[in-house]
Amino acid sequence: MQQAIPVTIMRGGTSKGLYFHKADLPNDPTERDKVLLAAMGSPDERQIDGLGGAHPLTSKVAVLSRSKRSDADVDYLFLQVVPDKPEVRDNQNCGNILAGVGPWAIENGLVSVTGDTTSVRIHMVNTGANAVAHVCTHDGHVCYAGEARIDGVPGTASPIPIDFLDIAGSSCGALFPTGKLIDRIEGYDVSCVDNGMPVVCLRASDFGLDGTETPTDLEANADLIALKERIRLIAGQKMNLGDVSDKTVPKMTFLSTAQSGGLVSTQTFIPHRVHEAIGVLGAVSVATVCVAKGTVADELGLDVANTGILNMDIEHPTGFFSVEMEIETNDTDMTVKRSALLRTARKLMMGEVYIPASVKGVP
Ligand code: NQM
Repeated sequence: MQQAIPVTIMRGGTSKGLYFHKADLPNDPTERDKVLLAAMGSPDERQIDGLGGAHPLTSKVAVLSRSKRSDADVDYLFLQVVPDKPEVRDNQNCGNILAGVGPWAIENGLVSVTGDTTSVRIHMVNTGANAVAHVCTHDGHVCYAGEARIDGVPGTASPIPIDFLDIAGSSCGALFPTGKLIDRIEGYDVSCVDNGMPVVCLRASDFGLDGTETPTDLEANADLIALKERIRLIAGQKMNLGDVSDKTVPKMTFLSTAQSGGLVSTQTFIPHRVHEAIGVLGAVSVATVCVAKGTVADELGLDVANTGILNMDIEHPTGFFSVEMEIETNDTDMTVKRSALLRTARKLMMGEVYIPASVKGVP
C-alpha cells in the first residue's frame, strides 16, 4: 500500500511548491526529508516519479503550523528539494513560496477572515524573521481572482502585499556581513549583503556580460559558472555561512545598467541554475546594495536616494520586481526600517500525495 499525505499545491509568486501541515509529515527531519524527496520525485533531473517541476523554482516545500509565538499566527519552514540530488536544504528562506502561506493558513483554519483583507503574521522559521501578508478575503473565503500582475506569471490575480520588518542580517548576522561594502575576491569587486537573503552582487561588465544574456546563455557559459562558484565559496566563508558548497546561499547576482527604465538590471544564479526572474528576498537584498553608497553598484551611476521611503524597480530576465524600502541613513550607518513588496499566489490543487510504502515514517 502507498501512504497518502494531505497536500496543497500552490503557486507562490514566481515559484510553485507543495504546502504541508507539519503534523502530516514525520517529526524527525531525516524521515521527513525522505518523504519529501519521494513526493517530489528526487533525485532525478526530470522528477518524473513525483510532483516536482524539474527546476529549483518548482521543487519547493512549505511546512506550516499554528505558531505558539505571540507575534505570529503561522510558523513557516521553507525546504528546497534538490531536483537531481537526494538532498533537502533548509538554509534559506523563500519569499515567493511565502506568498502562498497566508491563503493556505486561512483555508486551513489557522487564521480567521477579518473582512475584505485578512492580515496573516508569519514567522519564518529558517531565519527567525517575521513577515505580514495581507490577503484579499470575501464572504469568509480567500479571493484568488484580481487585477494584480507580477512579472514572470501570466495573467492577473488578487494582490498579496507583504511587509518585512526585521530581516536585515537574518542569515549572516549583519546587513553587510563581511563588515565591508566592497570585498575583493579572485580579483573581482563584490558586495556581500543579507537583507533577508544572502546575496553576492557583482558588476556584470567585469565578467564580460552586458546584462542581456538569457538564463540559457548564462547556464551554457562553463567558464563563468566555474569562476562564479570560486567566488561564491570564498564569499560564503566571509559572510559567516561557512562552507557553502552544499548550500543554496549565497545567491550570485550580476548587476548592470537598467535596460527598460528600472533602477538596475539583474541576472541571478540561485546559485547553480539561473533564476527566470529574481527571488523576493533576493530582490530586497539587491535593492539594499543599490541604495548603500560605496558598493559595486556605485559605478553603474544609479539614480537613487539613500534615505526615506524609496520605490525601486529591479529589472530581471522576465520583467521588473518592485520593492519599497524605508531607509534611515546617518553619517556612518544605514538602517532598513521596513521593506514591502507585492506578490500573488494561487491554490492549484488540494488532495493527497502518494508515498511508496518503502519510505517509512509517515505519521
Ligand atoms: O529570494 C529562489 C524564488 C527564490 C527565493 C531562490 C525567493 C527569495 O524565487 O525570497 O523567493 O533564490 O532560490 O522562489
